[in-house]
Amino acid sequence: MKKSLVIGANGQIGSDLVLGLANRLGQENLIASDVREGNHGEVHFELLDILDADRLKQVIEKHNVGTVYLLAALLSATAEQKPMFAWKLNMEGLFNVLELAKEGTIEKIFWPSSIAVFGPTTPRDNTPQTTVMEPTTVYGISKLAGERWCEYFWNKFGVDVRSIRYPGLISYKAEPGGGTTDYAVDIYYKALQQGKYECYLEDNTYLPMMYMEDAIKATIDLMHTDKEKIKIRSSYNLAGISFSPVEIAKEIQKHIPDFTISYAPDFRLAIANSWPKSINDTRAQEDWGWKNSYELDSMTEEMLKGLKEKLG
Ligand code: NAD
Ligand code: AKB
Repeated sequence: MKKSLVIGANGQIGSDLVLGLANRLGQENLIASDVREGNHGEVHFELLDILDADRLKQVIEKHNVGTVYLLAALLSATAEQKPMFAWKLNMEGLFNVLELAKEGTIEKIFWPSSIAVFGPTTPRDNTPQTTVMEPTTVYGISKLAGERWCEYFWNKFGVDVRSIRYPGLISYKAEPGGGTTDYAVDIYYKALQQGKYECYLEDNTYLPMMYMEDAIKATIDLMHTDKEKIKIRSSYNLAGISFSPVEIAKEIQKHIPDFTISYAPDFRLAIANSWPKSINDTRAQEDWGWKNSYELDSMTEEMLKGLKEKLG
């Protein structure tokens, strides 16, 4: 059996995806890698910079890797601070992996896109799979370009690349890495640690979000769906829960009644306001049977329970 390689394994998604894939495939069939040293228990770890194409090929050949999950990227808020580097990392990293699939060194790729591919001219409610896409962030532009390249490599060279437009992901194992939706993770930490939270968005800023367990299930399901069923080779819309800061705060108050939230919007508000409020994921439901499990209440229970254990 060929192995799977997770690139960017130490990040918010990678930390959970490595565990999910180890359960599904067996830890001996998985390699975790990152540009930073990491510890993934019994799963073998390799130090790997995705921008180093030679080293990437070496790791893939050394471990007989057939499938790559490429998670290394700069997210929306960080990318606005380092636009040229974000473009380089997000695009060249993808090309390095696509080229290896084109030459037959690997067989299958997962590459995540984002709701950031949409922009202010996109319909914001129940955003369709196919619609106007004029992103105004560096991150969104890189993700939209990446989607186009994925579809191109599938059409031209038959590269089996699969993708999801993740909403903002909420989890407690690893902290988020510099996105606009990170508030919906930070708020749980601050609720437990300080009993209060200052939010960089406005009270009624709605964004599409999802609990990590749902996102990992979607990713693994998509990657194990028969090839013929994957009809979209750019990236699938995926919906979970849509809520605003005031709504998540009210949910937390059910568990921590004295919790308070205040607002001090910064540059991330403009990013959030350029993104959808809710997503239509009919195509993912039809093509590969996607359905989310977590709602705001069940996610809040899991987040508070998981974080209490983590923070001691
Ligand atoms: P993250 O920032 O938490 O993790 C990224 C990881 O990549 C980090 O561990 C980092 O050390 C590593 N990395 C950075 N540069 C690297 C390099 N040159 N070579 C190898 N590794 C490198 O990000 P995440 O939240 O886990 O996101 C993973 C992917 O999912 C990204 O493509 C992101 O755009 C996408 N995504 C994430 C979300 C979300 O809410 N987390 C939503 C939509 C899309
Ligand atoms: C971000 O906020 O940048 C990410 C994303 C939605 O892509 N969480």
